[in-house]
Amino acid sequence: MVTIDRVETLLLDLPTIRPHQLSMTTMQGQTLMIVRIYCSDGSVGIGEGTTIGGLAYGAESPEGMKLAIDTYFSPLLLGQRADDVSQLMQRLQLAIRDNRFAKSAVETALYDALGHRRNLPVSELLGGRICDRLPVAWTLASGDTAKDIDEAEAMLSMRRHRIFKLKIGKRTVAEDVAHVAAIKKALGDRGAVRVDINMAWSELDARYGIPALADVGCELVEQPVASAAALKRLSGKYPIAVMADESLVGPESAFALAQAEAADVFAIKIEQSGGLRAAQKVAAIAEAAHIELYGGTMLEGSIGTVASAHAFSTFHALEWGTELFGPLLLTEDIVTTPLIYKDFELQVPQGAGLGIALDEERVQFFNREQRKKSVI
Ligand code: MUC
Ligand code: MG
Repeated sequence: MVTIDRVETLLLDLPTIRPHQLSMTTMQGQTLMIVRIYCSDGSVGIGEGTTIGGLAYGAESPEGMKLAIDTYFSPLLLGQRADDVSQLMQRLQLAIRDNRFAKSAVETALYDALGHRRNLPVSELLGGRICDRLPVAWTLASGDTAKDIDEAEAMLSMRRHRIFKLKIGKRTVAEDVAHVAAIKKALGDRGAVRVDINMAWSELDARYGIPALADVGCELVEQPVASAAALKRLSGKYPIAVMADESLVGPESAFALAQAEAADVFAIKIEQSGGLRAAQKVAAIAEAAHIELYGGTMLEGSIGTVASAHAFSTFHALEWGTELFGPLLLTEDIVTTPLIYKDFELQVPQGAGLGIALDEERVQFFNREQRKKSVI
């Protein structure tokens, strides 16, 4: 019987290629909470919990995830049978009410270790992949229209991205619409343009803003308002898709949104859903309700991104592609072989487990604890 011997958590601080401006914060870097689960047969699984701007996005921060796993998750895992991933997740679920991001990190590590033991990719443990490559959008969020246009042009010429998500909601609605219009005009049919407002608009802002965005060629608006009831009132009203992100926090919320007909598209994130299997459940609810799918990101590094890719590859459809570009926003990677982005798509690795390995030297270099020691 293979048991769980040790659970280790680390905080890695990585720089971003440029400041990333969202309606609620501007990120200057990214902190990855990495969990490693060591098993009695020598197998090890890795997982990642990440969020955006500390506590700016939601209740879980990387530091909070580390504390929750060290203090509360670990005792529930140590000595348990490592192969029983569903039972382990059930055990966590019964004892720990929320902490969806931390659960996602731990579930990822459990599946990665199991994949190594069985010599199977995580996607196969999740029921089997439907595709090997996923379309990947890029987020334009430099805070400057001309810079965003240059960045989009560079992405098009590298054949890395042709779907662009613009982060708006920080400026006035009129300024934001002008920004979106300028970018769409510059790109024309070469690039799809969508926006994410991260809940910054009031319902009235949205009633002006959404039709204006539709007029300038924007094809989708993500979480314009915070309230699900307002989201429902805005969906289906204008010739533009409305996508739920922050409102979607796992299967129950997915069911409620579907029942209320509050969104045309779901942005599914493994962390926000509460893990890989929970994300699959959200996708199943969307399928039953004829809601279209988009594979979202919490701007994870390579581990969280590839875990998301394994889960998304099992979805019945991804009509709006994915935004699994997180590692590309970071100046450094912590894996031995970087993920492959080619011809506007991300390749889902074929190897055992997640199909990636950590570069230990880099992990230690960016490890917050090691950095503190070197300063002392
Ligand atoms: C979000 O709100 O969707 C995804 C891409 C990006 O730039 O930020 C995220 C989070
Ligand atoms: Mg979003």
